[in-house]
Amino acid sequence: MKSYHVTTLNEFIIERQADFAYAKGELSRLLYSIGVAAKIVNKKVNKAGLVDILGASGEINVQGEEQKKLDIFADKQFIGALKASGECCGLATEENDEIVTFDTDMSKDGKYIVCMDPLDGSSNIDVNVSIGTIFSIYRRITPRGTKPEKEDFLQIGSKQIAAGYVIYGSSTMMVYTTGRGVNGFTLDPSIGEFCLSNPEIKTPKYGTIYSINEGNYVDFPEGVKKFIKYCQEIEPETNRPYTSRYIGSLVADFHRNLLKGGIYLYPSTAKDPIGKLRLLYECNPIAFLAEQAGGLASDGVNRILKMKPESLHQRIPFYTGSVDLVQKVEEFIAKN
Ligand code: AHM
Ligand code: MG
Repeated sequence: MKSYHVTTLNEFIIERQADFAYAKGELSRLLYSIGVAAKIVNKKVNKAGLVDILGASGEINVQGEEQKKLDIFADKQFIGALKASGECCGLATEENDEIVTFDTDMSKDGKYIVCMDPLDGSSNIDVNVSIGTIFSIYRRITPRGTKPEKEDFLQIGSKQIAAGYVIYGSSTMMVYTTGRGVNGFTLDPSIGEFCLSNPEIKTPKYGTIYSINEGNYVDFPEGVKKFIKYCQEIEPETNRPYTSRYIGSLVADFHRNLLKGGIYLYPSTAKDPIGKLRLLYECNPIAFLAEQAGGLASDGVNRILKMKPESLHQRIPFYTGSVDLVQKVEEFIAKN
């Protein structure tokens, strides 16, 4: 007989809690809080055309980018939820120049810090195109009971305890890893729960999609230009030419390639000579997910998860996806 039982995100988190005996449920509570905040943000995203939330807020964030109203709403929601969880002692987010620390006794006693891009793909907010939230969780280095320090946030990516994203797309999904594979949950709006829809996600080793903002072509490093030409060449044995797909929301582009097989590239450009994407709250969490799904993530030369961050909003070139394609772009970069 067909089973109609669905596994909710919360059931799944609790089932897996046994794997983290040291965490005594704290990590579960943290992930649960992120899930609740994501549902609130999702509600706002769905109503974006109906309420006075579209458009720019008039503020400029620390990186000189215009903040959208939804950016700020999402930032506040996640900060509020993590503060209330009591398990997180501080956050670094795209919208805040410095780390945000919580000073209640319970929060100061929290074991974890979180790095987050509360609303990724800002340029797509006003035009009804998929956007996302990206998060990365570390155990703090400084002693519990004190305020967290910058060093807690500047840990290498391989120290992540958990990472994931929420995609606000044609349906809303949360995809996360705690270092034991990648699992995806789709929000069922009728019951208000994230339900396990994509267990044990594995990305294809050989992909056929490449995702890059080709408008910046003239500024790309020589190796990347040659890689793009390689993708466009005709060679039936390797399924070339490949397909080009670019949404302009890292979460959405990565999610598609994760499921179908492909590569996402954001190289250095004239405008962003050290790359555009941020190591702490964009590249590291996505790299952790990519590797856990059997893929790779690189800055063109080095493994992302082995890079020692120097600052909170550090940018780097980013290449992630199917093993075959990431290795191929690295080869072209090394040769040119
Ligand atoms: P954001 O965090 O300000 O939205 O910027 C990051 C986004 C990524 O989601 C996306 O892949 C990239 O920037 C798109 O940049 P571009 O418009 O230069 O192609
Ligand atoms: Mg972003």
